[in-house]
Amino acid sequence: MFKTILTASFVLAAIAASSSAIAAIQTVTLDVPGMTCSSCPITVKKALMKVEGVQQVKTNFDKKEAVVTFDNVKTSTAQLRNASGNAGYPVSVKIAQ
Ligand SMILES: [Cu+2]
Repeated sequence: MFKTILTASFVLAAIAASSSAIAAIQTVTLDVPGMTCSSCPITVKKALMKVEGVQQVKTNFDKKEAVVTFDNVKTSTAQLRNASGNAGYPVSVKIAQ
């Protein structure tokens, strides 16, 4: 009985440890002050979607921001900043989750 509890808690701990290593999906909100017309968000989105590991980009022209969901094993906020910056839209990280 005691051994079973020990085993169960060990398994739970192992699952918790491994999921934190695998759970690499991250969402970041980027400030894109350079978006000045309604076609800018399209350019920004295209540039960000090209980055390997990016899963979703939601641009908001009114807020001048882009919310990017990405695999943080394959890419990083630094690479996202580079991609947008190279497309002519320098960004800063607003909220990292
Ligand atoms: Cu524009």
